[in-house]
Amino acid sequence: MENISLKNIIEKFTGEADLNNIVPLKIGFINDSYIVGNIKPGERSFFLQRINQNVFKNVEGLMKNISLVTEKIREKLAEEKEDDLERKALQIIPTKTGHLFHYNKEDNSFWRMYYYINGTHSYDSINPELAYKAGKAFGKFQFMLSDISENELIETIPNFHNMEFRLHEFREAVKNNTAGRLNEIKWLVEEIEQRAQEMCLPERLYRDGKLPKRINHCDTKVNNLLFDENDEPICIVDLDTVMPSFVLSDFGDFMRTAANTGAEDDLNIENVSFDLKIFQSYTTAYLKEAKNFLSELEIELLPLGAKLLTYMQLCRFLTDYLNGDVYYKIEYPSHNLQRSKAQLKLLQSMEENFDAMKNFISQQMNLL
Ligand code: GN1
Ligand code: MG
Repeated sequence: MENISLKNIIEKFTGEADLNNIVPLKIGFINDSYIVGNIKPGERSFFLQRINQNVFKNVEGLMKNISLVTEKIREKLAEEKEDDLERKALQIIPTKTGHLFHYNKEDNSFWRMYYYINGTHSYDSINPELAYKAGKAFGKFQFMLSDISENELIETIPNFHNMEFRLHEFREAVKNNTAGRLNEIKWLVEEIEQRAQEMCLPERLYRDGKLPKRINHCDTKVNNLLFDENDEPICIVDLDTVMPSFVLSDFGDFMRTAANTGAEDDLNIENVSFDLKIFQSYTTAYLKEAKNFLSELEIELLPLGAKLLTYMQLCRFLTDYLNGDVYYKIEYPSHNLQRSKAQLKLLQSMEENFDAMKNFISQQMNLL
């Protein structure tokens, strides 16, 4: 049944797809994804996604963001005479009616298609050598987008990385206690509240005009960076959340995911800790790019970014747990709680390494 409707969807797009060759992919918590073969032998496959409109309310604005960003990246890479643009810049495939996405009336669903990027792989955890390459890749990504101004892109999820807003949502969840789970997690509420003031510093600096917003990816999980056959970074994917934010977002989310010795939802909390070596390798490469467009204050705040994004994720997972698991896909009933505990452990380990992170950054800046 699913395949029949999927075929109808695929036919709305311009690519000549092989309707008998559709493979569902298990990636991410938000959208549903499929690889669809190309009817022409040897030609690139297609990547079809159902966009989760409960999360992304303004699909049109979202697709315009992605179109602008992917075109900008293609243009910059072409200026630098880079080869292999087909794999280095994501390419949207429009519908036959010339739109960036397809709206399916029957079940009120939204769909988009890209070319699939062949011959790549990603990592859920990496070594210092790959972290160095990743730092360069993400620094370059932000640099390529640094001449897009804050108001050219919409916030595809309003207040997405706004810590004050996330805390407000969290406090509402605590107050409502919808799933009746508050009693067992009171200790975690305290862990969150005692750090709230520190973590809202970037929002205050923004209001004072001291900290800018720039175009960020806003989901720089380590596995959103694709590597090629030679283990060189080739493309950054999952652009739904590309939007204006503090530069702390992208630096921080990479640290949260790549510099964790355990998994985001590790069942054994003892596995989780902050890996300073990954931080050092990534930061060394990242600063070489970033010093060209970041202010001194932004650079100084990067270690706070690592803590902030981990803390924000802790808040978001726990909020969802309190609300009865309505946002993130879960695999077992206490999944969001386990995720929260693992994020707290990582945050505590980052706190232990905070001075070491700050010292490393000042040393590097003196060398550059
Ligand atoms: C979600 O779906 P995925 O894995 O790309 C979330 C991110 C979180 C992440 C936590 C739109 O990303 O913000 O950091 O889960 N994306 C959205 O793993 O909420
Ligand atoms: Mg994502």
